[in-house]
Amino acid sequence: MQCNVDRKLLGLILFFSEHGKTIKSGFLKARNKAGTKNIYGEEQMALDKWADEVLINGLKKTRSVRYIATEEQSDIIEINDPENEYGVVIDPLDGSSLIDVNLAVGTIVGIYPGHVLEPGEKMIAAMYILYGPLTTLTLTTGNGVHDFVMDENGVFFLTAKDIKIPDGRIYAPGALRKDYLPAHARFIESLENEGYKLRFSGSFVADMHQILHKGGIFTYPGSKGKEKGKLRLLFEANPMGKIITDAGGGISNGKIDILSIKPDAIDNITPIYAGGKKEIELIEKIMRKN
Ligand code: AFP
Repeated sequence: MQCNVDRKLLGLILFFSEHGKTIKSGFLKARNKAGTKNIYGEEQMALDKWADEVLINGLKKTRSVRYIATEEQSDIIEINDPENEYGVVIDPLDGSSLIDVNLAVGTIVGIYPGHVLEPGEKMIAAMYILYGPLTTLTLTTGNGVHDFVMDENGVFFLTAKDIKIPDGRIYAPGALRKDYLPAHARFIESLENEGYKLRFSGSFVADMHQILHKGGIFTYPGSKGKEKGKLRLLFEANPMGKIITDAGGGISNGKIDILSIKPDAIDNITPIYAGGKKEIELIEKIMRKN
């Protein structure tokens, strides 16, 4: 872990790494549906709700942040008399529809110096934990993107320092092809003509981890009837956007850098293009011409 990180911020990052271990331990317990829906109308898994409770209760206990916003809650939680002014945005269990088929899922976290209804570029740190064959933690505090792997004792070890997204030919396209809008269809056609290989699992964390290490582009575009896309600005796009940007890539809604957008509500959604700069420039060029 970098030594030049503020002690309080480091404490918060360690909080999430510790609680990631707890969440991982829950996978053996309940893989069923909770019978409730989240604020986006999506069915919640029992583990979604449990992971959300684990993180919120832990943060309330430590009083290490003032604001908590999570994908499972309809309102921002404000802690009374906190020890720090930080605000955190959390997707407790991203890709949870894949839990019952044992595919990789993850936890996404973004940390702000204060309130969370701010452009993503104000984040001071972002991280995700990927629960795959290995449990890994990918982190940026603005000084490079680093990977850690959890060992058999539950300790995270640094395995890759200052990761830079390579030039690669992978594309991870969400949404239904029959609903593609014309500019997006041209973008995908161009990637396919260039020989990009399809890799889409349904878990944003897993798909982005692959793009970070192998290059290429993840996209969940706006489509017919769903022009604003599907993924959440606060909980998915912004933290992952900071990580991929700090690794030398970028994130766009097809027109502008997503990190520059000021959210007006916690449930804002956005079309996403996240990955290499070359691919981001291509979609923005195609959309400008449209
Ligand atoms: P959950 O966190 O609700 O499981 O959502 C997963 C997700 O937001 C993201 O991880 C995937 O990339 C995307 O949805 C998959 O969406 P489709 O099921 O429409 O392909």
